[in-house]
Amino acid sequence: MHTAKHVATNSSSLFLRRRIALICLALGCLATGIASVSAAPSATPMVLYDGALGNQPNDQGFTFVAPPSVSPTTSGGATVLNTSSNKNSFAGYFSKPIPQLVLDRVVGYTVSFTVQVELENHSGSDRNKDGTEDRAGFSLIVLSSDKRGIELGFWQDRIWAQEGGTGETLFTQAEGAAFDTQSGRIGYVLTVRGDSYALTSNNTPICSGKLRDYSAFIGFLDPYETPNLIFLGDDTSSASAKIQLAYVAAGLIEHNAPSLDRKLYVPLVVRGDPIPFE
Ligand SMILES: [Ca+2]
Ligand SMILES: [Ca+2]
Repeated sequence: MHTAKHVATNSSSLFLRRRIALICLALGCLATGIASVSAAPSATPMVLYDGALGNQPNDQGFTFVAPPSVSPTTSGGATVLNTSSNKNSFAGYFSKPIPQLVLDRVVGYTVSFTVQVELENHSGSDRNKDGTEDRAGFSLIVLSSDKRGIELGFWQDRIWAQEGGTGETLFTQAEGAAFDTQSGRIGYVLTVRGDSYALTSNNTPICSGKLRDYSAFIGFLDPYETPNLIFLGDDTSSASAKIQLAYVAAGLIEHNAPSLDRKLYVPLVVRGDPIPFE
């Protein structure tokens, strides 16, 4: 989470990390120890939130965290989360650390979700002064079982990836694409396999790239060392949004899904059934 997206330096201490971890534990948003739990992920996508049930994600597969208080509402088969009155507000949903939620990027997995970004404001969020804003009022964070993952920011007209690593480029805008997120509730599928991710909607590619390591981040509400995590919401004090969230599910990658990383996966695909490289 990025109150200020403070960039980690060598001054980071084990003590501070542990203190942050304890804060997150207190908020019920950390899945410590989940990596040691072995359970076969289901081949059928596991529904983590279905707005058609008439309640909110925290009534199903998520924990709601919102300091200071934000009160989502339920409307027409979705949860309306609105931080637009105060950019400083954080509010979002962390997947509960259940043993069945194993996001193994070696096997490959998908996270499907349906959301409408009605309002979004990220003005003044150019952290590295390169002329490109670096925050979004609605973000998706997906971290694999080894904590490699991707954070995507959603504007009304663009979806883009947060840069990982260290130094001043950590949590600055990386690859992305123009996309209308506000005209309705849109179904998205994030596919993760190997070192790569791809975001699609209705089988149309939106953006793709390498998975990132965000673990250098140190700050209040730091979920980036949590394995098997899905977060949806407003995780920054520098942007705000009003969104409708209708559905979230996670599952294994479909057997016939296209390879995201040919170098890594073609040899696996052709094992026992060699075909030439295209
Ligand atoms: Ca905010
Ligand atoms: Ca920037």
